[in-house]
Amino acid sequence: MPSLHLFCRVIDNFGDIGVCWRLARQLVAEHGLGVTLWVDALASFQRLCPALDTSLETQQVEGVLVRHWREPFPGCSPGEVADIVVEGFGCHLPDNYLQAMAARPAKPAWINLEYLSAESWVDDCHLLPSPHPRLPLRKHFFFPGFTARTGGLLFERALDQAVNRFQADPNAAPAFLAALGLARRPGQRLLTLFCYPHAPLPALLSLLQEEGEPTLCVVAEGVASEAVGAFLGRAPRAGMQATRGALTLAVLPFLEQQDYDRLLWSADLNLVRGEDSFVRAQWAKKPLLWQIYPQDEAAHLVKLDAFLARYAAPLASGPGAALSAAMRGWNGQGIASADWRALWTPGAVASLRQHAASWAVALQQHGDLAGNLLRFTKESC
Ligand code: TRH
Repeated sequence: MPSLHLFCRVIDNFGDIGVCWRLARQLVAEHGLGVTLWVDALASFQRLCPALDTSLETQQVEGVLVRHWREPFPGCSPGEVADIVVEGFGCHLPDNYLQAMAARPAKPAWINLEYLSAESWVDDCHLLPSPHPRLPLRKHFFFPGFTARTGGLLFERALDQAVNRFQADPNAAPAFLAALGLARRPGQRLLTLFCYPHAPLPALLSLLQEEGEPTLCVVAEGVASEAVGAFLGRAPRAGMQATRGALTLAVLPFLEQQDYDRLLWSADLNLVRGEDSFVRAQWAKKPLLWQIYPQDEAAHLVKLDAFLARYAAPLASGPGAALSAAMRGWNGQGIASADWRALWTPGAVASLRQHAASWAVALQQHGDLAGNLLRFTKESC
């Protein structure tokens, strides 16, 4: 079985390590590869993987050899280089590691795993080669994406079945929520909230308070702390809850990644952000509102529209327009109450739910990213 080294630098937040950790685990569990994950920020990693010991330089977690990536990178010989080298999100491999790659008689397959975008140019850039300017090495850009001409999205072999089983069992979500200390009252809808600090959250919380429909909104400790704290009247801590009007807001601990997935499967609407939670919300087969990672010159809004153009296209005009308007509002000045209400008409709820399920099934036709990546390295590198 080939060996694979995956390099991850945590730029900020949890998306870089969130994606790399899922990929590493899947390559071990489903493909039997010997995987080493080099990561520079163990504390961020530990938030979503509590089994990790941040004091260790080297450790095995779920079959993955996790190594603390420090500067300077330890000296390494060509024999220590893996058969496949994956550079997470253009994180720049250490110079001495590159030298060792170049000195290896059989050059490793070198992949740069890119960020996700629904824009159409991705189709043309996926798998493009890029020769190293000095060394006898060539890397390939590997783009996740929403079409057959991209690398697809990360999903595990048993994921779809697990989601279906969980959602078909009337006791599964209540038992899962109860274990988190949450009891959902009859008729109360469940929203999960994961957003950036600049989200127009105060306006959404006021809207939910004034709504006729009761809502339970759950948020992880540390997320949008200012707005959540203003609602609670104190600094948010896991376990706190407050009810104002129709809204109950509950603070959860930051969950282990697989529990976060189950939370998404349990909800009526998932507010997600960045890249990995955004993808997992799509596998959850539930309506979602995505807050995109902000970029200079509002480049992110182009990406948001590219996603909406794909996602909302198959929807009937009413729910499609309501969803697009709500998502744009959530990424701008706030969700207008008319758009919010339009999302919750019985017709819109049914159509958004059905669409979320068929969207997930259609996306799986492009194959999973881990399998697609390995196939490419085997056939073309
Ligand atoms: O944390 P993010 O904002 O990460 C971002 C994006 O990836 C962005 O594209 C990138 O440029 C930037 O990082 C550097 O959002 P994201 O991608 O959803 O990652 C969050 C991870 O945290 C994801 O793996 C899910 C996980 N998570 C948990 O495991 N438990 C939790 O309780 C929560 C709220 C999240």
